[in-house]
Formats: sequence, C-alpha cells, structure tokens
Amino acid sequence: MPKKTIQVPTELLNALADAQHVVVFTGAGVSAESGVSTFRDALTGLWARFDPMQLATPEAFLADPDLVWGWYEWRRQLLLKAHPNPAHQAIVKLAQQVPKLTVITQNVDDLHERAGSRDVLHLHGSIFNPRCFSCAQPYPLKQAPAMRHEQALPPPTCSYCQGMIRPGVVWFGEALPQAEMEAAFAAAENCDVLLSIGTSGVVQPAAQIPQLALRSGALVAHINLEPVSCQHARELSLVGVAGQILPLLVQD
Ligand code: BV8
Ligand code: ZN
Repeated sequence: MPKKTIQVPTELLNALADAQHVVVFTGAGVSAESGVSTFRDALTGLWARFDPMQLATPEAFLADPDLVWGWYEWRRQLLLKAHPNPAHQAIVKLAQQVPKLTVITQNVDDLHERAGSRDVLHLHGSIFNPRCFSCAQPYPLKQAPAMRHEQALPPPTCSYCQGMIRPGVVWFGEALPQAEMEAAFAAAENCDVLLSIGTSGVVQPAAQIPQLALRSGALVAHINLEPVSCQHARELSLVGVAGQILPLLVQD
C-alpha cells in the first residue's frame, strides 16, 4: 500500500517562507513516535487503574507519595531510553530557516532539547527537575537504580528540611510558571505562523495559545493524527503523523 502522500497547503508553505517569527506549540503527540505514551494513552501496570488526571495532582502525591513518585520515576527512566524523532528534528531545522522561532511545549520530557532546540518554554515543567515539596529546594537527580518493573517508590527526602522530594512538573490545580507563561503568551501574540503539534487542546490555560495567535492575525496550522475543527479562516488542520508532516514543512 503506497504511503499516502500528505498534501501541505501552499498557503502554509508561503506563510512559513515569509514569516519573521514562527511559534511551535507542542503536546504529547510530538513525542509519541519516540515511544513516549501520550496523556490519552491508558496507563500500564501498577497505575493501570488510574486516569493520569488523578495521579498528576498534589492531592494524589500527598495521599500516596510512593505510588506517585514511582510513576514519575518509571516515566523518567523510559524517557532516558527514548530518542528525539523526525518531528523534533524538523523543528530544529525549521529554526535554522526562519528569522525567529519559539518552541512552547506542554511536555515534561527533554526531547526538544536533545534534538537541539534551545530556550524551550516548558509550560508544565520538567520531569528532570525535582524539588522539595516543602521548601522548593531543587533536588539533584542521582543516577537512580534502574527500575526493572513498574513499582511504587518512596520519594527521596530533602537534605535541607527533610521534606518530601516531588517531580518538577506542574500538576493539575497548580499554577503554571509565570515567566514561561508570559513569554509563551507574548510569542503567540507576536508571531506570523503558529504550528500546534500533537495536542488535544484540552488542558488549560495552555490550550488558549493557538487562539491567541489566531486573534493576533497569525496563520495557525494544527498537526494531529485526528482532524482538528477549525473555526477561523486562518486556521488549518493537517491530519497525519507529526514525524511525517513536519519534514514536509522544511526545505532540504
Ligand atoms: C491551572 C504535567 C489554576 C504533569 C500536565 C477550565 C475548565 C476546566 C478545567 C480547568 C480550566 N482551567 C484550568 C482547569 C484545570 C486544569 C485543566 O485544564 N483541566 C482540563 C483537563 C480540563 N488545568 C490546570 O489545573 C492547570 N493549572 O489552571 O491552575 C491556578 C491558577 C493560579 C493558582 C493556582 C491554580 C495545570 C495544567 C497542567 C497539568 N499538568 N502535565 C505530568 O505530565 O504528569 S498536563 C498533561 O496533560 C501533559 O503534560 C500534557 O500537557 C497534557 C495532555 O495534553 P496533550 O499534550 O494535548 O496530550 P494528549 O495526550 O491529551 O493528546 C495528544 C494528542 O496528540 C492527541 O490529540 C493525539 O491525536 C495527538 N497525537 C498522538 N500521536 C501523534 C499525534 N499527533 C501527531 N502525530 C502523532 N504521532
Ligand atoms: Zn526542603
């Protein structure tokens, strides 16, 4: 079965060629081809009975620190084995072809950085920057013993105040980092093209970013396995795998 060639709208290619500032806004779908499960994928093993929304909260951590810390350690270890995919690499290449490119991600992985993207704005923090739940002191991640299977793990204790160490991510019900959010919103309001890649557009306030760009006159292209409903003349939906579509947007 020949691979279905994806048609990239000329309007998008022309807008990228003329753009002074491009924003790339990513969600879990950009890391899917690296083997990193998205937030919509069912959880496995010990956590299979949970919805991520239930575990990614401060209440869940306080109720069962070992269960939640074990989940993050498991995900972190899987990430150490993952590699950036053609979607991450195409974004790095695009940055070399436009005057200014800002990467805003909802993801807590480091695959954009490992592909070569710089100054990535992490709206939901990073799984690699744990800190103390009580005094917020950063906790230097040591080479943890490899987890052979999914298990609950007691979180480390803070050497300053003996508090519990927590993942450096933004949980549901927690405020997003002010600086990153302001920089992301400013970029969305001042760009010519915004590529929204691999996001279900459900989680607030990040989900406002493509709308902000549209309201500021940018062309917005959604790149997703599923069609994204477009309400605006300057909004496009490209349906397909990010790792196949993004390379079509950059010149060889
Ligand atoms: C806050 C870190 C206030 C943790 C995450 C309004 C209405 C209702 C609720 C709210 C609201 N405003 C705020 C809320 C509450 C909540 C919220 O938005 N709830 C939602 C679910 C309704 N928001 C919050 O709590 C936020 N905080 O508002 O605070 C506040 C203010 C001041 C003071 C105190 C409090 C905090 C939100 C951050 C939560 N943390 N992550 C962790 O990772 O464990 S978000 C988490 O979910 C992920 O990090 C990710 O960002 C997000 C999942 O979204 P996606 O990235 O879109 O991923 P998803 O799996 O959903 O979709 C993947 C997509 O990719 C799919 O569309 C799929 O089709 C596509 N895809 C898959 N493969 C591919 C692909 N596309 C292309 N190619 C492929 N190969
Ligand atoms: Zn502490």
